[in-house]
Amino acid sequence: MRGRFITIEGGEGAGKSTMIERISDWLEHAGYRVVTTREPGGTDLAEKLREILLDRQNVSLSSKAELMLMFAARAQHLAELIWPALLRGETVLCDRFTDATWAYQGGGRGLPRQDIATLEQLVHGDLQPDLTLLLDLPVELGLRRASDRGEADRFEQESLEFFERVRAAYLERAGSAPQRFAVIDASKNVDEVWSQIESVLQEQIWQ
Ligand code: Z5A
Repeated sequence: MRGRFITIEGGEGAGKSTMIERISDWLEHAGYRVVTTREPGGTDLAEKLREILLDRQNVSLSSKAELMLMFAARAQHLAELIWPALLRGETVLCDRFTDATWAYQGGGRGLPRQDIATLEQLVHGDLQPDLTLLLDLPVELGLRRASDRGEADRFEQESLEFFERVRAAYLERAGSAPQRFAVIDASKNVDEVWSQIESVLQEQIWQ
């Protein structure tokens, strides 16, 4: 039986990196073997694509090229890391996956749904996460948190409207697959956010 595939999603500064370590520790403590990874990235080659995607110098990168680079990185990530780990029975905990493409390239950039659906089918067929934790918070709060870090990357330079569309697209995804998504109120403090996530893990992981 393949291992569990858990993804964590959300807009800028939602707290994914902060929570992923706690989730991993919690799962390991519960006896799961966990592989933690991220998108775009997760393998040497996919990390190189990540550099291109996030480099703020790449102002000429077209939305379609961005979409395909996201899926190219994902195809490599699946082949080299995600599938092998799942087939070894390990739990894969991934910081962003294809829901981010629906939110950023679909919602944010306005690319056609059919194009995303076609690439999704090509790259991962019927594989979907078993559980997706969506860390949701008002865009302005997330951007305020994220701005405390270093220089903005190519995405972080986008407008408030862009991130509002990203948030709306995430919530629409969650609404369309409530059995897979758990929407977490990420505007709360770190301990309160963790407590919501821990309840979800307790309820869902063991079913
Ligand atoms: N992207 C895409 O367009 N399409 C795709 O298919 C994929 C990705 C897969 C890279 O993602 C970019 O790629 C991303 C979308 C795009 N856009 N951008 N930018 P990333 O995940 O690597 O980078 P990110 O979204 O910028 O993550 P982030 O801003 O680092 O957010 P985070 O990991 O969710 O937040 P954090 O680092 O844990 O927390 C941010 C700050 O807030 C930090 O100082 C924390 O200490 C603080 N924090 C965290 N939680 C709290 C709470 N609860 N209260 C108060 N302060 C908090």
